[in-house]
Amino acid sequence: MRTKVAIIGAGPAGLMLGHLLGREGIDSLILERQSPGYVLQRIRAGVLEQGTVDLLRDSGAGARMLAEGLPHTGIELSFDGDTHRIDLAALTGRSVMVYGQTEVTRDLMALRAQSGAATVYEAADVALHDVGGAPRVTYVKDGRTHELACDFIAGCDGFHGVSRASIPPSALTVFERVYPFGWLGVLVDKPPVADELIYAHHARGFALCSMRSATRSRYYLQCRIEESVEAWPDDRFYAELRRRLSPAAAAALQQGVSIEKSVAPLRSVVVEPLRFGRLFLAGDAAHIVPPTGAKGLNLAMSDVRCLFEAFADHYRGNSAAGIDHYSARVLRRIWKAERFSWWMTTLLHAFPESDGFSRRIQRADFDYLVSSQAAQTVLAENYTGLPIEG
Ligand code: FAS
Ligand code: PHB
Repeated sequence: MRTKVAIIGAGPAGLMLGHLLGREGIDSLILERQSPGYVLQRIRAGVLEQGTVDLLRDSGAGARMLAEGLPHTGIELSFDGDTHRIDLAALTGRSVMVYGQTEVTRDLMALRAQSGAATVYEAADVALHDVGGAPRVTYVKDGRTHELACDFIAGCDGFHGVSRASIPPSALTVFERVYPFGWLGVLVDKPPVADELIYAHHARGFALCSMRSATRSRYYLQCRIEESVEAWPDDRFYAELRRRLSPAAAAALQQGVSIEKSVAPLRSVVVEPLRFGRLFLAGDAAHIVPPTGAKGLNLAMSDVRCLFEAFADHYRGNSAAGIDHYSARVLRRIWKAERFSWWMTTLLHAFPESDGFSRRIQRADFDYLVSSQAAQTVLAENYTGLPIEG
């Protein structure tokens, strides 16, 4: 078998890249180790920044998002019960869209199936070969080993994928920050606490009130890294959530039986460079952000938009400039998103080892934010998404 671009991973990055390539008439084949159902049952991101909304809409993948998504023009920050709304639209002219990653993935899966482009689910033992020369990918499907020759490989296989692991460690630099806490997340079919998201700092820990629709809510509590969901029956979760919210939000909280509950670790990771021969990394295969800034999914989308533009330039015969500059181009934006996600995480979480001075600095950061339109504009610019340069 042969294709132009072999895409490893059918998460949002791989599916969006395949979608963009297909619209350009560039052949691709996606190899995914899980089933479509398994990919869809993973509960992850909930907020799309403006650039992601534009990309989905302009590439013909945004119809259901525009019909069912919830446009949000602001978010609320809460600090030990004091609250302040950040008016994203008034400060930047941009907004965000609440539309779950599961739905984005579902829409992209449907489009790929309609296009007839090849996707191999439950592909086992995916292995990359000769990525510096004539790249090949082998995999096992239905007990048989298959070989795929290609021009390029796009590693869109997430943080634990095979693509980054196929690059000699000496050729990579990994930058990492592991946070001393995780997030305990709950999904529940009850109306959200408020019309917009609430990011709450409390001495007991961070809390986030988000949503998936007007009838389905998503809540998070900062928790110990080693926390187990079994230790958090619903009653305990809601009681703790109420303690961390402002009185008004706590009073509005509607308790319900959780339909999903999971613990996620928080870390910042960036890999450099993002190209090795004819292998290119994008999305979580290239970087991880703490979800506090709602950047993970959105960064994956901007990565693959740039990678698509690079491949399109190559196949149009125009130039190799896009391919040669891909890594440097996306890393500039990745590091800005890492900075913002780190800053939001540092502002809003209770750090177990922090001293009185650090806690006063957090409070001063919040007080300055509330008092300064300039500071709020910086937050709003980053939250709604920085422009893609070049
Ligand atoms: P993904 O990990 O989504 O997809 C990679 C795909 O590659 C997977 O389907 C995997 O099965 C496949 N794969 C892996 N190894 C393979 C192999 N060897 N062969 C073939 N296929 C292979 N981001 C936010 O913005 N907001 C959030 O609230 C948020 N919450 C998150 C919660 C959790 C628990 C996690 C893990 C992440 C969260 N994220 C969040 C980040 C998340 O949304 C990612 O940024 C997003 O999934 C990135 O998409 P991809 O790069 O496509 O990677
Ligand atoms: C979510 O709805 O899952 C969500 C929203 C915003 C974040 C993180 C997670 O910053």
